[in-house]
Amino acid sequence: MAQMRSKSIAVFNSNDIYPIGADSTLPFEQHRDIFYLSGADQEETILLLFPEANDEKHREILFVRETNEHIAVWEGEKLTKERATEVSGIETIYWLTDFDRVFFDLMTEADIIYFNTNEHYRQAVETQTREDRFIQKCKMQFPAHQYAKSNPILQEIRGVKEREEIDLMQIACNITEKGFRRLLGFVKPGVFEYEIEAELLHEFIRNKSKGFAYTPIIASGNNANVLHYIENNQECKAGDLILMDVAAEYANYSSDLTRTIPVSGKFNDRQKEVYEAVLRVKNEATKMLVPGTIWAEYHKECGKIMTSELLGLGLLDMADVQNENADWPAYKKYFMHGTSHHIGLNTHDYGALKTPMKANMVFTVEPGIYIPEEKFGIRLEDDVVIQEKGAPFNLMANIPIEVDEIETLMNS
Ligand SMILES: [Mn+2]
Repeated sequence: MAQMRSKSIAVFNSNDIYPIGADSTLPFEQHRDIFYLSGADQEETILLLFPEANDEKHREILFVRETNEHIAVWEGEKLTKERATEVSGIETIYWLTDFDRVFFDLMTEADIIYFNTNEHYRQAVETQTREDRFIQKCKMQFPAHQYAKSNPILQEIRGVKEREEIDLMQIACNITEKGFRRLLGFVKPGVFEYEIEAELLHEFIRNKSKGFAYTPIIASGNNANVLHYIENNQECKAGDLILMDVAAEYANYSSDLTRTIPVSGKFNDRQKEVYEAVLRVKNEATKMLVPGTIWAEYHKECGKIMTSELLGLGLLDMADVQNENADWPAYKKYFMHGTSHHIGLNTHDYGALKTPMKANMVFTVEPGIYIPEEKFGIRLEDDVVIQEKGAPFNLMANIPIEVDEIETLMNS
């Protein structure tokens, strides 16, 4: 609200509940912006902010679905007005049926309406969201108002995590750790990728996670070279590696882990050589995640480190590097994705990327080397918190990553 312009209103809508067909729907996932701002994890909720409203009680309003005993019996408890205030800290709670009337009245006091468009650098939304419908309706009804964007403010504040958020992300990482340790004792030749997925989900849910923070990738052998392999339906064969990009959510916060382990409990020499190279890139990249670093430049540096490792592994030669295309450097043949993204309420979270990194931003670090001609790929990924001074704090420091430790745990 401190960053909003004078005489302006901002409105934040919930996500729709997406239909499957007949009477079935996908499980509800709250839009992360309204959740971040209000804590309200319920469909159809609307948050309205109007810092200069004439009536002080209209400076923050939460609109929630009207609940009654009938709804409580069929759908379970919905937010009452009292509970909505407890959850959000907002004193003024109205039923959703009052929205049009209250909003019209407040718009007559305002000159500017902030719309919450999605400006994430990877967004590719094809469906019309509740927010889109609100914007369309609002533009028809209030053509003489000015429009402004909430997203730049949210990207900036959501990118820098509060202590409470980091604590929740640590819990998500700790649940992920339990899942990973569980499967180290489970994996052996002949298990199917989906059985590993099931072990993880079991461990996550019994630790009060809702489940996976994102669609899990359990990719044995050459499947690891398909970056978004999510079929998870193949048998894990002796001698192969399994790349697992899988992690728990907790309280709507994501963790994001990747580990690559040997099906038979022991890396062969070549696998180990490549694994150690990926781990060195990860460790070097992590050291660069400090206040002041620019994300794009960081990626260039990571590319240089990776290039020297790929030369060492004999995957590139000097001619490849000397003749490389600056827009698609030689290393991208074996490492074609980014090294780090913001993580938080979204796995690929909002957060400033073009300005210098700040303390309490949380990033993944996830280099990989993918070698289809050798039928394996290796990625290693942890989540780290940028500190005011010194190296970032690794939220996944307790999750085994060294070759010796993984082999020992798999064989004990
Ligand atoms: Mn990631």
